Amino acid sequence: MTGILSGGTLTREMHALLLRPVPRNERFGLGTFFRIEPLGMEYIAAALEARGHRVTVADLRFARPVEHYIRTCHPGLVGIAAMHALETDEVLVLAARIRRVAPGIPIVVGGHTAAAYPAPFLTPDVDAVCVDDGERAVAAVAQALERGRPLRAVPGVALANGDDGYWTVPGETATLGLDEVPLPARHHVAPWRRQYACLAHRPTWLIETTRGCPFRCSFCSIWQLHERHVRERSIGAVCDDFASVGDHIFVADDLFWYHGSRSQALAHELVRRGIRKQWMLVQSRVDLVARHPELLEAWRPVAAEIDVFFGLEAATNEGLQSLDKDTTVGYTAEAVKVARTLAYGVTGNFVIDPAWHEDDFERLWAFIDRHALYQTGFTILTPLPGTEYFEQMHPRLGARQWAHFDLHHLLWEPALGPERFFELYCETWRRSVLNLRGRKRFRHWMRGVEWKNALFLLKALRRTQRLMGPKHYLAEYDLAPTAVGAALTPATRLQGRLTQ
Ligand code: B12
Ligand code: SF4
Repeated sequence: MTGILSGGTLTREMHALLLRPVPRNERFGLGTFFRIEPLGMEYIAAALEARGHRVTVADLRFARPVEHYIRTCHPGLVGIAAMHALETDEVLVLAARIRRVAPGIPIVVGGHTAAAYPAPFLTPDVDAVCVDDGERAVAAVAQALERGRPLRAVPGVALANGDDGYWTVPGETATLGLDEVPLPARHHVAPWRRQYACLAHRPTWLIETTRGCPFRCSFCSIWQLHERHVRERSIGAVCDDFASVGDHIFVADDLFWYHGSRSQALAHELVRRGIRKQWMLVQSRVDLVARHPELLEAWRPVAAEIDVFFGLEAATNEGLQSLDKDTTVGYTAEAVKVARTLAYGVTGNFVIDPAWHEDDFERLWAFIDRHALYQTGFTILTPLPGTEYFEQMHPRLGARQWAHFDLHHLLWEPALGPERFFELYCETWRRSVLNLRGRKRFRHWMRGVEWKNALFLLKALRRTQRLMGPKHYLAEYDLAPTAVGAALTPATRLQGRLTQ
């Protein structure tokens, strides 16, 4: 192996190159109509720059090929972001490509999925995986490299143990105070700003006001990584961030409006400072919204349009219980009412279990009609790496590719068989407003859209039409003949957590 672990060449003047890889799979789900900035790396860039390092961020979805940056930046460290499990293979391919052209440069991988489940990333092309917040972990890696110290002395990183597993260097994780890096270094992504969008909301800016979630939904990898803790940015820092960005904002927080008094104080301060946006999208829970309409009232003046994305998940209380959602459909009905009364757009997601029969789909459709939930999406129940559910389901997984962990592929045989399952799944999607042959035609989408965004919207909407065609899913239905998750690459690394 080359690189830091084997004492590869190190430079004293640290220039870090941070890369957002190109996901191969943006054919299904949110990836079809969202293009979002790599906020995590902008925070890491800010942390590194505060320590006197130089940084280049390249969003490879829109930037020049990676070789250009290696050649022009001469980086002393390369960081690759691995946010979604579905991007695992692309991250590994990118690491191998960099190692080939520049064998001496240390390569670290970080981001949500890597921190939640480091095992697949610890190939010979990756020197370490950061399991702590990148602001602290990458700064510590850079410092170790500058001082010529080995990475096994850096807290918050996981290293291959040479025996198909890994070990984590002891140290605190997920305890960094978010205000230690008050504002992200957004100038690094300025060249691609107009590429970042959610449908016609363009350019869109991503803002984080809190990190983590105290709930325990069985399918979710967030709470398990953050150990159910929530950290908050100070009101001053969030207001400064809001003031510094444009008019269309997606809030990254997993649970908006959590900690009511702080949320209310933040809304009041934004209003007091005269900060008002055109559009905001926030994510929250139905029980929280149903219980606290006053929070929605407090936030209402902050933007002309506000959409709330609810984790709706199920149309029955039994369905919610089976996902450990700790809420009820009564709260769903109440939250939808509260949000609509206060002129919030209601969006969200339902989870569809491969174990479902026809009547389960029918129950969902009736629920959607009853509450007019046509702006919702539908995902297939997926055991995400880093969850207990993944460990439990691992022996049943027949998936061969990480790209299929996009919540739109079947990872094991469904009860109805794949043909019927996907027919009904697509029938469900056809009920959504994304269906251009359904309740919201293209001309309705175009109303009020600025001409400069029209083509962009058209292309995004065209991509979403795949969601409604069973043949697209069936073409990619590909399970190993025997249900062994080990068919995934790299084969031997999917054996569960091997932390020592
Ligand atoms: C924004 C977002 C998106 C954006 C994309 C963002 C982007 N830049 O590309 C959009 C809306 C497109 C999206 C889509 C999807 N998403 Co998403 N998304 C998020 C969200 C809400 C916020 C991420 C974020 O920016 N957080 C704020 C920044 C500051 O934190 P961060 O990214 O984690 O960065 C920190 C560390 O991770 C680390 N770090 C980050 N990058 C790097 C790089 C290096 C080198 C290092 C060392 C460290 C490091 O340091 C940073 C600072 O501490 C997260 C939830 C979450 N809280 O993470 C879900 C989340 C990541 N998404 C998720 C899912 C499931 C999806 C979809 C599959 C959903 C769907 N229905 O289709 C799609 C897949 C899209 C696709 N096909 O590619 C899951 C991931 C599950 C998994 N394990 O794979 C999450 C965790 C949500 C959840 N509650 O389950 N998503
Ligand atoms: S409420 Fe949302 S972020 Fe929190 S555990 Fe459940 S799905 Fe995850």
